[in-house]
Amino acid sequence: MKATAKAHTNIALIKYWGKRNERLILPTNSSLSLTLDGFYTTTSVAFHEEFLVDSFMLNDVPVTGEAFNRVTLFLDLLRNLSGKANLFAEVKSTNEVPTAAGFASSASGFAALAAASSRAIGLELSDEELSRLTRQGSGSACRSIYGGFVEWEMGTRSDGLDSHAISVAPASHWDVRVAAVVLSATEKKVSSRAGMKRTVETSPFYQGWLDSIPTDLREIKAAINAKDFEKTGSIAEANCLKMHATTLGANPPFTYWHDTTLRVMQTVQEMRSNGIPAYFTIDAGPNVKVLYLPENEERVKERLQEVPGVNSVTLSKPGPGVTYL
Ligand code: 2P0
Repeated sequence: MKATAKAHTNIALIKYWGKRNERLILPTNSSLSLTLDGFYTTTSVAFHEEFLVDSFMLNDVPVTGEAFNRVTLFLDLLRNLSGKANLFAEVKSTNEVPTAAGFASSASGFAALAAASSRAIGLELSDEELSRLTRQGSGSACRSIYGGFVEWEMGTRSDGLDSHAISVAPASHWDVRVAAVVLSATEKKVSSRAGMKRTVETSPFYQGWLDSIPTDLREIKAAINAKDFEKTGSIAEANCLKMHATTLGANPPFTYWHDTTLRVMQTVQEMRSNGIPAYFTIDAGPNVKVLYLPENEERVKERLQEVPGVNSVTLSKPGPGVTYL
């Protein structure tokens, strides 16, 4: 009863920001992402009758505390689904550069864990079923089941059966690149989980955010389909700014941005004035991701590396969905 799976992280172009059900992880809005080939997690799961507890090693180091609890709670879902309540698991994960590149590892981490553990315990799940299950580990992870451009349909049901990702276009559809710009000062004061909760509960701008999502989604899907880079990039950049604006309206107010975050944003806008099409997006932290086309790779990388306060720039192409090793 053993399986190994590999899953890649994803970057949201239309952000997931808020839950309507925290236990089932049901979102208040649909979102859309690009899976990236550069950053991934490989996870092996073995269930054995002789194991008395779950264990979790990440990059050869035993994990305890909150991170371990989230893995165990997720394994409980599988034990319930498969009717094998007494089986415990040995989980071994390797993260490929996500910390250095400033990506949260929860998306690739839970996607790889869901794929490996469901197979190890003997469940045969379709991609849609796997995405629905993965969602209950971490919301953004449900998008990493698929490669390329992916939409997480929020669904309307209270049991979450219609809340899962679907493929919009495979990685081969369009070679859009992403530069992950990591800043020297990256401490994160508000987790994404806590940040979205506070925003949903207290920000008067939150309803405006929700109202704008259906148009953003419709327009970005048309732009991706037409491979219209300026349209795709400008919708993604504006959507990111709207998400971050909701945090300024929260009580107490907060922002994920640092001074260098703003400097990188301005640099990207300057690149555009100088004829290099590039657009930024930012998640629940100070680092910046920059979208660009392959022909501008050298210029984009050079310009971003020059910004004072930038620690590293890592480049990535569109990547595949979950695979089994
Ligand atoms: C996203 N983020 O769409 C958005 C944009 C951060 C900003 O998904 O509570 O780690 O595990 O469902 O998925 C980060 O939130 O949160 C996130 P949980 P998750 O990528």
